Amino acid sequence: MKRAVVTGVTGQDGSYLAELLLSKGYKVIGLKRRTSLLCTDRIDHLLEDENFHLEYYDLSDVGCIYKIINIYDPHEIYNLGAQSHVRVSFEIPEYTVDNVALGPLRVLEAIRHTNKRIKYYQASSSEMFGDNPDFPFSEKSRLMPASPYACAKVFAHHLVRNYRESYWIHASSGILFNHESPRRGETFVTRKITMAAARIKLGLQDELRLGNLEAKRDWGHAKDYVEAMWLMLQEQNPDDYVIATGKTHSVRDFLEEVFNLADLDPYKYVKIDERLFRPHEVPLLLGDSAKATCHLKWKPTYTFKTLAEEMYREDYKKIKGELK
Ligand code: NAP
Ligand code: F7E
Repeated sequence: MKRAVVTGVTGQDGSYLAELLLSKGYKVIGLKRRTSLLCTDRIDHLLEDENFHLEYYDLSDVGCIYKIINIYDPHEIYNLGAQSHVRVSFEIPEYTVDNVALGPLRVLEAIRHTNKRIKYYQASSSEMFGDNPDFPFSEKSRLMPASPYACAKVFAHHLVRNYRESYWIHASSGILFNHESPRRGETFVTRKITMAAARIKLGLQDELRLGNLEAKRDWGHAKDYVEAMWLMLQEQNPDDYVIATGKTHSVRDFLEEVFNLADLDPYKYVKIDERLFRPHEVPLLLGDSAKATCHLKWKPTYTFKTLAEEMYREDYKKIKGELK
């Protein structure tokens, strides 16, 4: 039976990836950091599965990474754990850089010194392209990071290639563009909008504060994107792959799409709040995932519209259910 370790298993991607790996017959060792509240909502449905094991860890604790490798002898490690909020990274840069940049270094060092046959997946990000004006972005595009989060992801991205070439470790980076779902964290803009629309529709909220509505993103669905992570580690050779839909939309487009589904006029409720702007914005992200389509045979199944619709409908159903 194949064994896979997933750091950040309580997060959006961690939960979908754990589900995917269990469905493929893996034993999954999900790593969770200690929090004062449990915060296992996204994986509660997996806890009874005999092939799912939950362990505590922290990306700043080198010893626990060695311990997990020694106990479970994994075939694959998916490193998804991170302080993943771009704006927050301007507020807590040192903490962000420690887990986003040095976390991967610690895991790769543990692989190097224990078992170099373990395959490694690194959660790289389209934020690494920053304010590069030459879109669409491919694996060859110039990295121009525009936040502490993105600078740290660039470090980890280069490190993965370095460990691949220096030590022959099967380490791959997925340069994933924004991906969302009903499990998206509530402070990311898409989920903030779908939750607000549902709450306004149900009479629970009368205002939505947002920052820059003109920023454009290439938004896909997390379920599609975790499939790409797995495909990368099944390849004979490790490599870097852009994972994106190839379509870009503004925050304003997403807002209008969702409020239209709710039959509401967004501009009756939206207030622009300067505090939600970033010191340095990434104006436009658009990915070219031709390499992933060719090598991995990967393609997204969700569109901008079906993603927005699923997120809004799920939030509406959940919030209405809680009201009852
Ligand atoms: P997420 O929902 O924010 O989940 C992040 C996970 O990391 C959570 O399990 C979180 O634990 C854990 N974590 C946070 N700080 C940690 C620390 N200091 N040490 C160990 N674990 C920590 O993020 P996601 O959307 O699933 O993204 C997964 C990965 O892909 C991240 O590395 C992110 O940077 C990267 N990425 C995401 C996107 C995207 O659009 N979603 C795109 C490109 C790359 P708690 O549950 O306790 O908070
Ligand atoms: O912002 C604008 C904001 O926080 C998207 C992470 O998963 O994807 C994510 O990073 C855009 C930005 O995602 C609000 O200025 C306007 O231009 O949803 P977001 P992000 O920063 O693109 C990348 C690929 C990752 O790797 C990250 O881990 O929306 N925006 N008003 C707002 N953003 C937020 N959060 N809140 C607002 O009120």
